[in-house]
Amino acid sequence: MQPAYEAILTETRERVGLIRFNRPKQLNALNDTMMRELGEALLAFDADDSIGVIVLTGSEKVFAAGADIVGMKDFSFTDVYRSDYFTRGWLTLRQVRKPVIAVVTGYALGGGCEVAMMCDMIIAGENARFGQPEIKLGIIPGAGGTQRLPLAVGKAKAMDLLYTGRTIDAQEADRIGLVSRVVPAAQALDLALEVAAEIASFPLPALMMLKESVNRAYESPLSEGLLFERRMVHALFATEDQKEGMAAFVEKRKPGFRHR
Ligand code: DAK
Repeated sequence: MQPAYEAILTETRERVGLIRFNRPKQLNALNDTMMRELGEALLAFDADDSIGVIVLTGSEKVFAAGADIVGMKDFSFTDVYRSDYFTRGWLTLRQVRKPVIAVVTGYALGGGCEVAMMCDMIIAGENARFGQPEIKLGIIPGAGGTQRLPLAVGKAKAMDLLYTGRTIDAQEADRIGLVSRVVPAAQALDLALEVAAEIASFPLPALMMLKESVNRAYESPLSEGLLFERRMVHALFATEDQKEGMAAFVEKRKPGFRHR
């Protein structure tokens, strides 16, 4: 039985935890409640031993149209600075140690695009639309858009998107490396759940070390990242699943991973 939330829905499919944004009338605009609940649901799945991978999505029409403009339009500098507006829920996404896959169908704009980029990979429907339109509202991205977008697509494309606030379609997002796969919108969630189930069948400690190692590439010099990766692969030789995975290969049989 999943906890009842106001702005999101959660369910489990075997070893996959599914979270859906659920403010359809506001095109899933992100507000404090939604981000707090997203944080709670992520931490609950992260702590749940029966879950290996988390999938985050919206509806087929919209992933999230950005932060709730109605809710923030009258805030002053002091309001947002003193409350550290909106930050706590977002930081939770970075704390999650299990793989997180975003499924974007429809709009992922502003904070919606930033949430998708904070996930480990993005599977897009053909109707997906990405953009960082904050400049049109007189602000700039506030949840990593100026940092993660250039890392994902390179400076030239990122500056174009950030300066103009233009929206790109799924094909362009695929071409510039923002998303990993594009499929018809009606198939995107099912495909993501299949991919998630496959990933979740692999040893969880190795998946977690993989995620930590890749994230190092973004937060440290290459030499540090390489050292970290090497220590992680050394550490995996202490796991039962490494013994099982390699033994199964040699014995030409399917491995029976136990996630330890
Ligand atoms: N906020 C509030 N309501 C929104 C909304 C939003 N972002 N986006 C859409 N809605 C509402 C509309 O007001 C409308 O409400 P009603 O008029 O029906 O009451 C309803 O959703 C349907 O929207 P439309 O009538 O506009 O629908 P269309 O299909 O014509 O257009 C659209 C869809 C997505 C192209 C359009 O709604 C749109 O341009 N929306 C705004 C997109 C946007 O500018 N997003 C960026 C917001 S700024 C931070 C972290 C993050 C952020 C800030 C700080 N910290 C950690 C500090 C993020 C900032 C942003 O995301």
